[in-house]
Amino acid sequence: MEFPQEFIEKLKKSESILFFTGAGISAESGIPTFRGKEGLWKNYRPEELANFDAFLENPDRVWEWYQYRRKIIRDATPNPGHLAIAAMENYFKKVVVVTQNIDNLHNRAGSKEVYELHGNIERSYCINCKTFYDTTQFKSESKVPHCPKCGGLIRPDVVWFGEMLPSDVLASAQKAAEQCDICFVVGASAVVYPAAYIPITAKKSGAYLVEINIQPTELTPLANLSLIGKAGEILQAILKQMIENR
Ligand code: BJW
Repeated sequence: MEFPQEFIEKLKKSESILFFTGAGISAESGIPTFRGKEGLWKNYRPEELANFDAFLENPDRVWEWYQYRRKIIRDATPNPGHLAIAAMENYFKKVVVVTQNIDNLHNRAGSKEVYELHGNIERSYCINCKTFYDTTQFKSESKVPHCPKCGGLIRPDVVWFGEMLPSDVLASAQKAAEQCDICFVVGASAVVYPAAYIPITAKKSGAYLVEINIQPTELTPLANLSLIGKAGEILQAILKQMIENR
């Protein structure tokens, strides 16, 4: 894969890079993305399930959706895209991953500084007493579990529409965006806020913005470089470029 000379020079000179990732990076691990046909589950769109009202209205249905996704995620493994990002730590002073994904695959690939903006599917908590649980203890529950302490409903520790993102995680992600030299936006539709402000902040703060996606997005006009194709293939090619640059 050939890259523009300007990008190759940027790679050589940069010390601090940020990867902002979305569901598209995990698509090559077999995890469905949200938008488009494959995001549908039993004819529900994610927007109809990923909110607190939907959970209160039918907790078993929302719990079942998450159990279905947990199974896919547990069977999945990090793909060449996640692995290339982790390997970039050998070539740059600072590599930060800001992910919207809840699938834990960046951590499993070995990335060290990962900010999960929308939570993690393997954590749960009681909506009543706020006790946290490792979700593996509810592995075989097909209906929503109740808190062993107070009987409240247990929900996944993820961020649904209308909910605040964890403020410490968001603050760290924003700081990394302000300080990075290159910001890569990988497999993200960039339509969900405030997460989508991260690459915008990076660009406004002077970073070189590179988008990697199988199709253009709302962010493409802002990008210095748009690389159209599969995340795993393009990230591996960038890693190869880094090895050659050495
Ligand atoms: C490939 C590929 C391959 C495929 N290689 N690429 C400002 C403006 C407008 C609206 C808002 C705003 N600020 C807030 C809002 C409201 C709302 C929002 O953003 N709405 C818009 C959708 C209209 N935001 C919120 O509600 C947020 N909270 C909030 O703002 O709190 C403040 C507040 C509180 C109370 C009152 C008022 C304000 C919370 C948002 C939470 C989002 N949660 C979800 C679910 C998480 C848990 C779970 O997983 O179940 O997060 S929704 C879902 O979307 C999930 C994702 O992280 C997120 C983003 O999706 P993502 O990752 O981009 O996936 P896709 O499917 O959209 O795209 C995949 C991409 O990959 C595509 O582009 C493909 O082409 C590409 N691709 N294969 C490379 N192989």
